Order: sequence, then C-alpha cells, then structure tokens
Amino acid sequence: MASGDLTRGRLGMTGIRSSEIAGVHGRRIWDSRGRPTVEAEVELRSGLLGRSIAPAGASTGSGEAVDRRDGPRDATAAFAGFDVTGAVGAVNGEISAALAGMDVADQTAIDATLVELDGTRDRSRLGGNAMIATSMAVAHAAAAAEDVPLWRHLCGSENGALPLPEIQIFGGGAHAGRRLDVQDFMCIAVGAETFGQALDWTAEVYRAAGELLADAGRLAGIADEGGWWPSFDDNEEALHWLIRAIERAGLEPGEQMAVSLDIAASEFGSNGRYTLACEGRALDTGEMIEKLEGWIARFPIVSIEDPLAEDDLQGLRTFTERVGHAVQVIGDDALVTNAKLVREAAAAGACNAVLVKPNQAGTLSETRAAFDAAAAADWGAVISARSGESEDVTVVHLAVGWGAKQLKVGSFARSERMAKWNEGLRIAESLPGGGELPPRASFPWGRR
Ligand code: 2PG
Ligand code: MG
Repeated sequence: MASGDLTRGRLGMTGIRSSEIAGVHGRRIWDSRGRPTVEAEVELRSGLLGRSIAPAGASTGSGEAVDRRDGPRDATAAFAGFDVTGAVGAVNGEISAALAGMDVADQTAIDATLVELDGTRDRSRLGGNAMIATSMAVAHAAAAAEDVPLWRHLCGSENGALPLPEIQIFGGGAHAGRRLDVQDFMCIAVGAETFGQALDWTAEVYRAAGELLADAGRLAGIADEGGWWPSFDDNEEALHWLIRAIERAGLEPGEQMAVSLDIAASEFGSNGRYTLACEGRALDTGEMIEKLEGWIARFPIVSIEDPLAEDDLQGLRTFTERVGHAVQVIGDDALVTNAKLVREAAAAGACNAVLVKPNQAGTLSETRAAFDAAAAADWGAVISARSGESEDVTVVHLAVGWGAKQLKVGSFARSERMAKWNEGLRIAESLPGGGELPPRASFPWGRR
C-alpha cells in the first residue's frame, strides 16, 4: 500500500472504531548491527496502527524460518547482500493485499493466511523477516483497537506477570569474533524479589565486570548484544571472572546471583565432535558433557542453553538425564521455536526448557504453539530477543502477557537491549504485584 493510501485512511476515517485491516505498510530500517531489516505497520480502517520490527540472529538453527535477503552474500555486494528490499516489497504487495479486510483480532486466521501465502516450509518465499514483522504488528494493532497495552491484550482477563531476566555479562562465539567458544555468559538474579531489583543487581555486576576487565587490561570491546568482549585464555576463565564480578558487586554467587550459559554448541560442533578453538582442542560428546558437568559442580550455574549441537539429540538426552533435575537445559538451535520439535524432544527426554524466539517460527501463532507445547510438557520457557535487534519491545509484552517467567534480551547496555528492560519497568507499574517475580521454587534450580 502506498503511503498516500495510509494518510487517506487515517484522515478520512478518523473517529471510526473498526478492527478491520486497511493494509500493511513495509519499510526498510536498520538493526543494531547496522544491517537492513523489515518494519511493518498494520493499519486499521479506523486509522489506528500497529508497528513491529523483525529481529535477526547470527547463530541460527538450521530449522529456523529464513529471512529474505537480497543477496548475494558477498562482502563486495551492497550491505554485503543483507538488504531486504524483496521482503519489504512482499509486505507492501502480496501481504498487504491478502490481509486487507481481515479482522485484526483474529491473529490465528491472519497467521494461517501468511503461512499459506508463503507456501514454503522455511518461509523463504515471503521471508521470515517479512512475516514476523507483520504478524507482530498485527498483535500491536489488535491491542491498539482494544485500547490496551499489548501485554494486556495477550493475557486477557488473567493478571500478567514480570519475567525473571537472564542478562549477558560477557559475549563470545559468533557475537564476538569467536574469541571465546561459549557465546553467552549470563547472570540470573535468582534471589531478587522484583523485576526492578533483578535489574539493579545486574547493573552492578555488569559495571563490576567492566571495571575488573579494564583494570586487568583484558577488555577487548563490546559484543553484539552489549556484553563485555573479554580477552580470556579459555572459556572457564570467563566463569571465574563472572563470579569475581558478582562478588565485587556485593552479591552472593548462587544465592542472590546465579550463572547461566548459552554454549551455542552448534557453532563449533557437529557429528559428535566439538572444536574448542580458544582452548586448542576437540572433544567428543561424552567429553563435552563431562566438561559442562565439571562447570556445574564448581560454579553456581542454574541454566545451560544448547550445551550440545542441534544434530546431537542423543547428547542432549544424556546431558538432560544427568543434570536436568537441578539445572535448566534449554533447547534453542535444536528446537527453533517449533511445537512439534518441542513435543518430540520432551518425549525423548532431551532438554527441559525451550528458548522462544518469534522470528524462528515466522508467526506469533506458531510461536505461541511452541510456548504451549513447552507448558504441556511441564517445561520451562524463556522468551528471547535476537543478537540483531531494534527498539521493538514486543518480546517483553509476550513474556508478561503469556506468563513466561523468563526473558533473555542480551546485556545491560545499548539501547536496543535497554529499551526492553525499561519496558518491563514501565509494565511493572501497572501490575498488581508491581513487578514481583515468580517464586524461586517455580524454577528448576529452586527445586533441587
Ligand atoms: C541465541 C541468540 C540470542 P542469535 O543464540 O540465543 O543470544 O543469538 O540471535 O544470534 O541466534
Ligand atoms: Mg542460543
């Protein structure tokens, strides 16, 4: 739809409340890595708008919805081939035409229309980026039509609840030049009583970690999600420094502030072989599991994501069997926010929690299905942003509205991350509990 139509719709129909979609407008904007991304605006006949922006991953699972990029993926191409004019064109053309006239309140029917229109298994025709931006914009427009915040629209008559934040302190892997093999060294404020207190504590740990690294001449920069990019000699060193930072912040490791890791093992492992470049050695699945078990025994680790590669289901199973009673074992690359894969993994005993990233699925309804599959299996669920982000705060509303209990959006720096933590603080003010966190006993680490 042309922008002229948008203006005409807005001015011509002012005052008319209708949840009928007039059209969808796509535009190319820029993400936190300075790469093009898709923004979609769903406009209603009433003139109300819902807007959302597609995020982008760097360490992606092979089963994810695929972003549509112009290509070719070549350093000499414009924006190294990452441009999204095709995906934006799909929003303005086919998607807008298909959704015009639909009721924005019927997210299920709209998402089914998008899936059918795309017609591919991996969403490559319209583009996962075009689809998720549209699908999330639909939810925002539906909330606008109801005149409520998105979280309220999503939880209906239930009371929303703030999630426990999982916040990156050191970044490695694909987000920091692979200086460390492990991708995310994170903190979880397991002893915090409110969302605000969890952020207060994490701010102190983030600051302490930066000061410690700078004093020791080990600070190499900032990773993609805002965490410190350290120059450590091996992965385990990062764990020691993280504990030191927690202590320097005046917090008790394990009791108040625990450690969480995203190993992102598919980035350095396949076929049962894990090449730890920064340690200069390769491990088989058994050795990798032993290494992680050693870390769990020596450090206050409560959650580990992608401990083994996406093609190592047996390894994930063995690992879950050995540590799953006490530690949250999250599947990201292996489960790619896919309800069927979550059900299969739960039946096989591989993992006990899922990372929920809307753009892995392609639509909000499919994202919700994966979340529901996790709940049905009595699994945990962590709503997550991507390493390529923007000012879009939809994931925070999903976590609150769906009662997800946990939220991961990267570190405690850079506005694309802080926009989300800050949105949580705003929402906390409107909740009856004022941002009270779920009780410790409701998490796997609280039950050991
Ligand atoms: C992950 C995410 C977020 P990316 O692996 O969990 O940290 O990274 O968006 O690059 O997949
Ligand atoms: Mg991950």
